[in-house]
Amino acid sequence: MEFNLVFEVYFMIHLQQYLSLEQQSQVIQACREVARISPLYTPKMPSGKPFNCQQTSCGSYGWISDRSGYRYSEIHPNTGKQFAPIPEIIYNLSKSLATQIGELDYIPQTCLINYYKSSGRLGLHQDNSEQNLKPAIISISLGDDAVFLVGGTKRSDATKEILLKSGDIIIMNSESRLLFHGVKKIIPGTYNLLKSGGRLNLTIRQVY
Ligand code: MD3
Ligand code: FE
Repeated sequence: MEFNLVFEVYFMIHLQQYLSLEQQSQVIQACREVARISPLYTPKMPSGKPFNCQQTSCGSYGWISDRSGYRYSEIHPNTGKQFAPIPEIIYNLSKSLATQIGELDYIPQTCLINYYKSSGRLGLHQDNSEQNLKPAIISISLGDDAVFLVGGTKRSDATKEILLKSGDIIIMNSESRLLFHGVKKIIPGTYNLLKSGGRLNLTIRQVY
């Protein structure tokens, strides 16, 4: 008798310095254009406490947080209008990355843009506001370095620190999709493509 035992172990995918400087500045420019239509704002947690970063979104939906909780909305909370469309460069990059991990039918429905000043951070959390938790979340880091934390599927699980640099891509799929994670700190002055300093993080998501 003969059989094959196949173990598949899934980790988060971290592509270091995947984007060229040229691509990084094109993505930053695209974010500036999004922010003209859908401005950055400081969201509030359901408790009323403000976030330590600013956010906006583009695409058919935007992730929002307020007294009513975390959810996706078709309307920007400050403008009362639809979010700006996902810029072509961000759409194409995410489709190309999704294809490379075998998600041929990936639909980039929204891109959440987080902007961190040097004092910015993001507490440990799970991304589970999406109705469909199967499609990957694709993240693009730009600007100053950040110390990123990734843990397990329980908040109390041990975390590991990962340095995220400008042009790095993180892909959370399969098993890693629901891991707790957060941004511990920004390392100011490590990068200067963002004239005002700080760090931008984009997360491209398929919500439904
Ligand atoms: C790990 N953003 O917007 S991106 C978020 O750097 C968020 O701004 C962080 O967490 C940031 O929700 C981290 C990398 C990332 C994105 C999604 C994940 C890591 C993830 C989903 C599951 C586990
Ligand atoms: Fe997250």
